[in-house]
Amino acid sequence: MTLTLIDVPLSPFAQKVKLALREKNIPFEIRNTNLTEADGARLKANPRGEIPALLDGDAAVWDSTIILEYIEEKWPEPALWPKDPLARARARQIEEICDGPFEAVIFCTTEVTAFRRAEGELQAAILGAAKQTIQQLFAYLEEQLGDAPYFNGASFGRADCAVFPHVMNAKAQRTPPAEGSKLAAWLARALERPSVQQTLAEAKAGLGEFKAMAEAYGSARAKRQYRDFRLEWMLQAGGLPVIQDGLAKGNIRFGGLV
Ligand SMILES: N[C@@H](CCC(=O)N[C@@H](CS)C(=O)NCC(=O)O)C(=O)O
Repeated sequence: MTLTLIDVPLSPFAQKVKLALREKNIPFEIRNTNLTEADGARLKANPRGEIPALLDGDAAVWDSTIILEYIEEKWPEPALWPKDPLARARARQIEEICDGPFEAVIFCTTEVTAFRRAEGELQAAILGAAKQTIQQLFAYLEEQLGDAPYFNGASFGRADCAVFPHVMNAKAQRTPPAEGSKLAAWLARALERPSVQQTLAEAKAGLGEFKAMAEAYGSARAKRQYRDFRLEWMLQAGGLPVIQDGLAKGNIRFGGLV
C-alpha cells in the first residue's frame, strides 16, 4: 500500500514526520500542497486544514505527533522511541515543548519579519522577546541533552526528529545555539544524517515560495493560523496590535475545524 505525505517542506511538523519516516526506512511519496490556496485533498485529509497528513491507502492520519505514534505502532523496527517508560515520557515532553512554545516563537518571528506584520519599535520589541524566549528554550534543551549524544539517549530518535526543525529554524533566524554548547555539537551531529540532509534540502528548495506567501497573506487572499502557543506568545511579546490588525484585514484565522 502506498504511503503519501501531504507536505509543505518548510513546515517543522512535516519535517518531523519526514525525519521519522526516513530514519525508519519507510518508503513514502510526497504530495506538496500550498497553504495559501484551497486544496480539497488537504481538507479531506484533515478537518483542521493543516499539514502534515499521512495517507495510508484510503486512510488519512493527521497531526505530526499522532502520525509518529501511528508509524511506530505499524512499523515498530527500527524503534524510534526509547524502550524505558521514563525515557519515553521524557522524549514526549521534549517533543511537546518543541511543537508548542518553540514553534510559536519561530512562527511569530517569521510573522513580523518575512510577513511584515510589525515594523519599527513593535517589531524590535517582538524580536527582542523572541531572542530571550529562544535562549530559555536552548537552556532547557541543553539540560535535557545532558551528556547524551542525542535527545533520545544513545541513538537518534523521536525526540531528535522533534527538536531538529526548530533549532535549525532558530539558526536560520540568526539565533544559533552558542558555539561550544552541547546543543551546537548535537546540531552538527544531526546535520551529518542522510535523513536530515534530504529533509533540509527540500526545505531550502521551498524557501522560494516565501515571496508569494507574503503576497497572499499581505493581500488577505490567505489567512495565517494563530492558535494555542502562537497566539499566546504573540500576546505575551506585546503583539496585540499584530493580532488586531490581522483580524481587521481578515488575514489571520484561529484553530479548530475549517
Ligand atoms: N499539531 C499539528 C500542527 C500542524 C501545523 O500547524 N501545520 C501548519 C504548517 S507548519 C499548518 O498546516 N497550518 C495551516 C495553515 O496555515 O492554514 C501537527 O503537529 O501536525
